[in-house]
Amino acid sequence: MSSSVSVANEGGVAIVTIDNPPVNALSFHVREPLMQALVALRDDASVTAIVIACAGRTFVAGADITEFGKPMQQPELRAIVAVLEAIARPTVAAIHGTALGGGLELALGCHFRVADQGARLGLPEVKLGILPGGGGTVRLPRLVGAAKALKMIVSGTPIGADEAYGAGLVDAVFEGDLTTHAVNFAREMARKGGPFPPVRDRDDVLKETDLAAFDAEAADLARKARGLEAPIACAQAVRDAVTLPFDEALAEERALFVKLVASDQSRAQRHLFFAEREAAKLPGKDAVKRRIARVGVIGAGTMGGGIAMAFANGGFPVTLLETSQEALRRGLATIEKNYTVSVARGSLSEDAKRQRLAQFKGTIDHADLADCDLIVEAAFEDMAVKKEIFGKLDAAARPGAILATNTSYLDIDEIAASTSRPQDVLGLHFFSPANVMKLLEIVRAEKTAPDALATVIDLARRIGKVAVVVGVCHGFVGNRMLAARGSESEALLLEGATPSQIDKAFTDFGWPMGPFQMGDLAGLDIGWRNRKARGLTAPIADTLCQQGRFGQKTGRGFYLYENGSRTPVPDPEVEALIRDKAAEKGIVPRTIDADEIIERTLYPLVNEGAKILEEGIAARASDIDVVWVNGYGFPIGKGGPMFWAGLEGAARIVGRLRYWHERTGKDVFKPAPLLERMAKTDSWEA
Ligand code: T1G
Repeated sequence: MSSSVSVANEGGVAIVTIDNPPVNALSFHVREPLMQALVALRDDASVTAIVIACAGRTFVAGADITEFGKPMQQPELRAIVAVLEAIARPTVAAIHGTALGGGLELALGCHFRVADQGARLGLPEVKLGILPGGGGTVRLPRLVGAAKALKMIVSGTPIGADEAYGAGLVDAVFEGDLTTHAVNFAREMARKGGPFPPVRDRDDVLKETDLAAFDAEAADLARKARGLEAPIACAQAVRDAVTLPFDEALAEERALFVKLVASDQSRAQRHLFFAEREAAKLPGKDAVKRRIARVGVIGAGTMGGGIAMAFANGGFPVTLLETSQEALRRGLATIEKNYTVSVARGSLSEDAKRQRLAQFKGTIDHADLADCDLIVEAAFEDMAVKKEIFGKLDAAARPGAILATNTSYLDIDEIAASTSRPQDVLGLHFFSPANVMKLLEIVRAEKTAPDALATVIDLARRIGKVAVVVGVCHGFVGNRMLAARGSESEALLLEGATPSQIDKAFTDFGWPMGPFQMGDLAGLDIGWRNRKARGLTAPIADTLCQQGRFGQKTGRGFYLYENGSRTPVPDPEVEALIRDKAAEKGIVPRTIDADEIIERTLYPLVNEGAKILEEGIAARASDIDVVWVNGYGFPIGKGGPMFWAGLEGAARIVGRLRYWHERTGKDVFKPAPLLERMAKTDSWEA
């Protein structure tokens, strides 16, 4: 056949093997020979059954995403599935690794699916801003029911082999040599004889659909979509599968697919798919990695405890160090409580909780860190404290151990210089809660050794983090840009906007919440301490903090939180405080619309990103997008600030920045040269 598709025959059972590393994507050079193979087998009466299998580490992980946005080359997946489905002899998909998107749709074209114990099956297209386009929305509900299909397709989250078997998606689960099992299974089916109804003809499960319950669930999912089109389209397509004849529903799926694949949202989400993978690619990333078997964490507070859990969840034994037994006891108790909450929520088994807790060893003695291969310091954000700790680490840690700090803005070169081994020092900036948030800013200090960097990039993947390597500057990439985004917040309030008005501009843009609600959630005292440490002021926020209004944790901040609720209620006292401050400065409030709010917050954000690129603090514009989407809730449908700048129009952004720069004289609005070039070239590549 071809290098990517081969056919073997085992006693009358044909085995079609797809081999397109690394993930057997259904690229054109796979689809064409696959179609030829299936047509030939369809017309070969000597073949009693057909098995479709894949070489390498996984079954087909979907259509080839790199082909999206380009003219579609025939044959399409739908045509291949139509040929497959028309074959009267038993066809069996042998699924190992992942059967995702078009891969699962190909398998749904078979009469039977058998899976390896470790296999995962799903339709994750919604994560690319599209919906299954190869019949998945019409065939999956016919096997697992409309309610389950809705969940699987709108979430895009794959399920395991056992769950798939229980749901009727796979017909058998095997351990060991899957292809042999699949051939035997196919032979047995052939021996038993047909008919073998194709999935398209199996309506029984659909007839049981409770459409009212389905619509209620779909409406709830739509509410959570926050402006994303794909989840809504996915729900509509599954509903069509229930209410329309097969071919009509298939045509509706196609129409939705064609519309979404051309959308800015899908382009943004595909950009992020590749950006996350690019972020981990760095010159020297193939350096020999250091062995990491045990991890030490200094500080069992909110950040330290979360970091320790992230490593324990990744399977690493953790030594947790605190300054006193009492602080240690408190830290370990919080960790146990967090696991107990996960068990109660059903996201963790009691057994797994026990296993993870067994990973922890508490100590107050630095000597107990001597057997750690990586030590992460998560202590108080104060340079003198950091230097003292790294001095002790320098003495206690074994040679070759990696010494990391979780500081979110302090100078890591200065911290490294306080040790005799700056080549082993780097930043691992986790985001709170560290056991949940995916982003990890890996801060490369001036003297950080390439193998230390390569080691932690690989480690990030092993603990399920999305890593982005950044350089040393105040606030690194994320917090530095956050400061630029927030630099006008107080001015906007003084000039007439309210906290809820500004927050609404952000949620309408697609953020989970706006800056004032986020401030109240994180605690206004954190920013206050940081400003004081740097001799900076924010008259309104400082006054709120002086009044003990730290946000949710004190029941009032920029908003009121009545009776411990998390629902922000506008507070007339705060609005009166803002008006007083404005009057003190002789500022006459005026009407400020959402466009102006976005211009004065997100345009400086993009501008700061451009400066960061110019300085080489970030290697790629797409790295900045990965930071903002995974660490700061930037809407995925907009692809991150740097990608969004392309959608918004860099020329418009430069024009409006100039306007505000002339009006306010503030540096944050002075267009960065790289942004001005982007406005001409439409590319961030310098
Ligand atoms: N197309 C093209 N390249 C792909 C790809 C794909 N579908 N999946 C992975 N790659 C590349 C990836 O960029 C990386 O490249 C390398 O493979 C290894 O990937 C009609 C329209 C399968 C779970 O959304 O979720 O089918 O960086 O680093 O961590 O309805 O890849 O080495 O150059 O991620 O082991 C639906 C996407 C497509 C699944 C493996 N399918 N892939 O994870 O490896 S739309 C998906 C994944 C579709 C149909 C529709 C993961 C993985 P490079 P990796 P991994």
